[in-house]
Amino acid sequence: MASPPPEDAAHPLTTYLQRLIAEKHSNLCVSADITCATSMLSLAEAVGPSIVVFKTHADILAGWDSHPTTGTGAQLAALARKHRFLIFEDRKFADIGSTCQLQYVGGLHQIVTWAHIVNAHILPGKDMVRALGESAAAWEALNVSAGGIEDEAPSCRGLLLLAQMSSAGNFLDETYTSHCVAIAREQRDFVMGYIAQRPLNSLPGDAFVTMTPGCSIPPQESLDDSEFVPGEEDPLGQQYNTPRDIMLRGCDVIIVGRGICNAKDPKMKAEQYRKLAWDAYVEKREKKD
Ligand code: UP6
Repeated sequence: MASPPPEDAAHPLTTYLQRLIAEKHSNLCVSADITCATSMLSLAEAVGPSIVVFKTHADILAGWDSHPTTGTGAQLAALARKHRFLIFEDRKFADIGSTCQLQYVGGLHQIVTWAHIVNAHILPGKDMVRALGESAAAWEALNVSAGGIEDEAPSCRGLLLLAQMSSAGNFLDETYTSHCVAIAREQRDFVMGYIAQRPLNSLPGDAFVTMTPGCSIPPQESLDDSEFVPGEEDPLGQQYNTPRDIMLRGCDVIIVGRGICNAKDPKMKAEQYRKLAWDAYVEKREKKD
């Protein structure tokens, strides 16, 4: 196995993501919260130029084709190369290490073969993070020749820890979040960052990325009536903030699901979110300088 990266080195996928953010002027992750595999691929094609990350829930998709070279995962990977975005399967692993390995590598979806990024709850303990990392390393060892072309993502896999959630009344309190941070620092060769509502980097060596769900455009700026209102909840407890608020907090990526998927024109809507987030990101950066 490769030697661990130096203490303050960002994960290679984080470095690549920061490059995509700068080059595409985008901090947008579209979450494909739709239930048909073909529609998911059409969505990725439509929003590809506007995004840096495309998030999937493979287990909600009907019609998943698991063929290794022509199936749904392979087609999505081809779109990721074409439009230059990372694929994030929002699997939220939460079982014992051995079972998580099987869920990551096997079954219908064989997630490790097409998703650059996955995420996990830390409830089962840090050995489960290590277990996923070992599966990723085994896959990487077989696929070392896949990367290396300048415009392609590094041929490694990364993990986001769910450190904070956007849903009302969730149980991820400050202590829980601090355990996530400790595990991330311990396993930084695989953990690239967090799903969180604010950045959690506090030590000089921290270079973890923050991706933030629960994002919606204020009604006065929205061209659609399908969106949820920032500051209010959806009927099932999801809570929303604006792209601007999230970016000004210092998060790296906004995650938007229904706000884009349910829009009349998802491509146009993605552009609207991209621009709002990017403008706020630039504003935040200028304030820092
Ligand atoms: N997500 C959250 N909150 C979290 C973690 N993950 O909303 O704390 C995911 C959901 C969904 C997306 O599983 O796929 O982000 C948000 O969708 P929405 O924009 O339609 O609310």
